Amino acid sequence: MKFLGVLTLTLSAITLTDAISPRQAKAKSQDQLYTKRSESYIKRDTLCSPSFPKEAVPPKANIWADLDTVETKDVFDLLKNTYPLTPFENATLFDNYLMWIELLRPNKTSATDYLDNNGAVPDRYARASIFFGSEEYTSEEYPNGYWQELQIGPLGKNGTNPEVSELDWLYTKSKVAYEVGYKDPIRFDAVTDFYEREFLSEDLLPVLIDLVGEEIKWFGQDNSTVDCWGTDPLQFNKTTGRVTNWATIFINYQDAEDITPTGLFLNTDITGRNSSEFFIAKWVYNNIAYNSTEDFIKAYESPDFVKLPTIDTSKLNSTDGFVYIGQKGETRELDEKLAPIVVEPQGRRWKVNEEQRYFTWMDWEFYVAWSRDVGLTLYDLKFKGERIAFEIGLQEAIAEYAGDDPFQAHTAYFDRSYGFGNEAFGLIPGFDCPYNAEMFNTTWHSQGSNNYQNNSYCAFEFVEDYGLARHAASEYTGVTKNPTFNLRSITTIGNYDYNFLYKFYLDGTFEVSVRAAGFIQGAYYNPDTGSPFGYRVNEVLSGSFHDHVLNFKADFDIAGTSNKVSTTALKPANFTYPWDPERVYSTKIKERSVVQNETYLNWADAGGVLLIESADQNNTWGNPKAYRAIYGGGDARRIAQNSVTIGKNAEWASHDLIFTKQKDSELQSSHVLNANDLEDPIVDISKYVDGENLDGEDLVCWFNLALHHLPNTNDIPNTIFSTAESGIVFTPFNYFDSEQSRDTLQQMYYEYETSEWDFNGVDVNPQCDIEIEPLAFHDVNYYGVTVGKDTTNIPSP
Ligand SMILES: *[C@@H]1O[C@H](CO)[C@@H](O)[C@H](O)[C@H]1NC(C)=O
Ligand SMILES: *[C@@H]1O[C@H](CO)[C@@H](O)[C@H](O)[C@H]1NC(C)=O
Ligand SMILES: *[C@@H]1O[C@H](CO)[C@@H](O)[C@H](O)[C@H]1NC(C)=O
Ligand SMILES: *[C@@H]1O[C@H](CO)[C@@H](O)[C@H](O)[C@H]1NC(C)=O
Ligand SMILES: *[C@@H]1O[C@H](CO)[C@@H](O)[C@H](O)[C@H]1NC(C)=O
Ligand SMILES: *[C@@H]1O[C@H](CO)[C@@H](O)[C@H](O)[C@H]1NC(C)=O
Ligand SMILES: *[C@@H]1O[C@H](CO)[C@@H](O)[C@H](O)[C@H]1NC(C)=O
Ligand SMILES: *[C@@H]1O[C@H](CO)[C@@H](O)[C@H](O)[C@H]1NC(C)=O
Ligand SMILES: *[C@@H]1O[C@H](CO)[C@@H](O)[C@H](O)[C@H]1NC(C)=O
Ligand SMILES: *[C@@H]1O[C@H](CO)[C@@H](O)[C@H](O)[C@H]1NC(C)=O
Ligand SMILES: *[C@@H]1O[C@H](CO)[C@@H](O)[C@H](O)[C@H]1NC(C)=O
Ligand SMILES: *[C@@H]1O[C@H](CO)[C@@H](O)[C@H](O)[C@H]1NC(C)=O
Ligand SMILES: [Cu+2]
Repeated sequence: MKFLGVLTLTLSAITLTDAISPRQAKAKSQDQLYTKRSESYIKRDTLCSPSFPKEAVPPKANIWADLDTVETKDVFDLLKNTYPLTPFENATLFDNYLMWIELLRPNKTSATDYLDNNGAVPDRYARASIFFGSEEYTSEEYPNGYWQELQIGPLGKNGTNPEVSELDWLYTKSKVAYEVGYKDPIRFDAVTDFYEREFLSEDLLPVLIDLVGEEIKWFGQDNSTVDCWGTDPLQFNKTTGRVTNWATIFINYQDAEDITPTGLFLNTDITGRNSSEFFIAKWVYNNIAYNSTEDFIKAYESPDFVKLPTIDTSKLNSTDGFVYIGQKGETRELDEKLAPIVVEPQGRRWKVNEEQRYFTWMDWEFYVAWSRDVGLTLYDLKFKGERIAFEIGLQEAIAEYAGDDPFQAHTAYFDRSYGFGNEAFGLIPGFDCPYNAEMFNTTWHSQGSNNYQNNSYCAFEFVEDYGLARHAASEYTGVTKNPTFNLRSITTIGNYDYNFLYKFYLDGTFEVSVRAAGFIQGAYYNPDTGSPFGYRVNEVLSGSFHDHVLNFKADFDIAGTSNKVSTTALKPANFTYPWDPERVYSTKIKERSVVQNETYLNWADAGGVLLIESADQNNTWGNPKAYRAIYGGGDARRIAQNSVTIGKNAEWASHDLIFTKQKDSELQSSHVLNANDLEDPIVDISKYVDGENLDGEDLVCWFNLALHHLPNTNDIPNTIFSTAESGIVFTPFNYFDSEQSRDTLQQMYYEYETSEWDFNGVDVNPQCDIEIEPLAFHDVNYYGVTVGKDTTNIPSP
């Protein structure tokens, strides 16, 4: 056994500049933050001089970037001149109003022609979505109007007038009836007005005061601490034409209503657009259904009515209450010190072109696009100059609940309808992303306005806590550090915060993950019937069991577009070898099979190794260049089957994965207008899976990340990111002839004999003071900025 030499590392002092945040300043003075660890501590008076790389030079324009202000205005004006539109802020359900304008991203055919063959820049087209509710647009088929998807373009071409046409080539249809359409704010408000009218009615109010609390009196007012809303999706009965919706009443202090239920449920009939005609069809309380408000009140007044326990609201508006998510309790030893932070002593090691949103890091490169519906999408992802994927991005997320009450039993959110870009509220520097992260702003158009948001996503280099490669040999030790490049965005949809991360490694591996935090949507805990559906996690609260399933599109191009999918089973086998013919050896073998046709697939059936391969390029050793997909989370699909809350709307969620042949007309797996249209969704991925040949084709992998979320007391007050996580890794598999991180300088090689440490010229022990850039808290805003109503002016922040 040889002994390794001991390296004495001198600690560098770290100096905070005087531009620290007020919060940090309050926590500790600068001097107190640092104490000498040993005599070797030296206070340097030279500052490290970090250098920042020049802007990246994108080889091509970002053809997926959303419409700019001029383009949006052109589309807006053209639509205003084509249709009788009412400005969104003044619109009613009996008007026509514009909801969304965004880029209709170019077909892959023209994109790759531009990227790879010096073809023309693809023409720019817009997609717009208008609700037509005015009388001339109603008909027998659409008695309450409809949502219309439109294509507008080409934009900005001299000598060509953009055309407005119905956008149907992308969808099963271009119109979506009001009944199954989008629950926009106008429709939402109509329902809230109706709740208010009913709850405050002379007969019902005293009952609700007794069952819910005094606070119900101020329902609908700004100071209300009671809230009511209906489940997603709406229930449309095609036979009767009725639209119904289960709703429940919540206590609401500190915006924690999701964990302060009352146990009172109502089924509303909200057919049509006239809220005066809405009515309450049923009440449910203590597992008993009442067929009308009258019946409910009569039962309440009868002597055998059983009143359920309610939440003690006395502490809910204080830091003592169980819903309070801020700091409380005894502090821990040494916890007053700032937890470790990430610094880049010699400056940033990645590049970006901000305008084109083109990123490069350590032989990786890609473009980023942003949209209201899905937030981040990566395009033209390349490693060492070779395209790995044309497109990778989120498509949809469902949250499907189970419970003993009608509210949970009817809840299945389609979060694309809320918008992953729309609701990506500002990331908090130093908390959501490390200190060295750079924040990126975004803009999008919705509801007749331009929106602007700071800190929508961040990019940062991080160094993982484990090395990427290592070996301690008898004559040397080599360790390679594991720096990664990361892109993060967090979307808060109501109670839930989804934390998306794309992580890139030195060897060509990358990872897509999602974590969840925030308030669970809890249920009222009924001791008699609640147990199968969730644990009791507070006085009257059940952590109702639910599935999150998130669908992503990954359009892989592995060494070109001629690809195939293979599964390699790792299976037990009995072998007799020629060198020992007498004996049968129980051993194991690998067995490859190629997926011939478009298909749904579950991880359990995919064998041990799922590969996306090149159909025509092998590595030097005769094996197809490939990427392997590794999912660590068990099943990646929903548990319930054929439920009325999902219908045909999320066929992607019933299996872990789908492979289809790439088609320009099969761009996405879901749509903002899918959410309530359960039986005939405008995007129906099951139509993509029609048995076409996959072998040797350009193929798309639609993969899911999933959390089967069984909340327990560790979800109170909030679910935590550390355990509510799901991720997938894509890693080179026979793609190269050897592992690709050997070229990095971020590794050491130590020879025992000579006691020589080789750090490849990298100063691993910088002797200088590090200046830490102050965290830009002033850039944080919650709602973003809604600006330029009916105009296209992006403001200064
Ligand atoms: C909305 O209506 C109000 C009141 O009639 C009017 O002052 C306002 O200009 C209208 N908004 C738009 C964008 O037309
Ligand atoms: C379109 O024509 C105008 C006026 O002739 C010119 O200024 C502009 O540069 C042209 N734009 C393009 C995209 O060719
Ligand atoms: C809410 O405001 C109303 C007046 O609008 C007032 O009468 C009531 O006391 C307030 N309720 C609470 C809980 O503050
Ligand atoms: C729709 O209504 C009809 C008539 O009341 C009823 O028979 C049917 O079960 C309802 N369908 C659904 C899905 O609830
Ligand atoms: C809404 O319904 C009420 C009650 O049926 C009716 O009086 C009113 O005229 C309707 N409003 C509209 C805009 O149709
Ligand atoms: C409610 O109506 C259903 C039939 O529609 C009936 O079976 C049930 O007994 C009624 N419930 C009450 C409490 O009246
Ligand atoms: C909750 O507490 C805050 C701060 O003490 C106070 O401003 C607010 O009015 C309270 N809200 C209610 C509904 O009591
Ligand atoms: C191999 O042989 C062993 C011992 O006879 C047996 O238990 C096992 O099932 C066999 N495995 C296969 C794959 O046939
Ligand atoms: C790649 O290798 C496989 C065997 O692994 C072989 O069948 C195939 O013909 C090779 N393809 C090319 C293009 O060389
Ligand atoms: C994109 O592809 C679809 C389907 O092939 C086609 O209908 C559409 O016209 C194409 N759009 C453009 C701008 O070429
Ligand atoms: C796969 O597609 C081929 C035609 O491309 C067809 O002959 C075959 O039946 C299909 N297989 C399956 C399992 O659908
Ligand atoms: C948003 O980011 C872009 C690109 O970095 C920059 O040009 C623009 O000034 C930023 N907008 C604001 C309002 O900060
Ligand atoms: Cu959850």
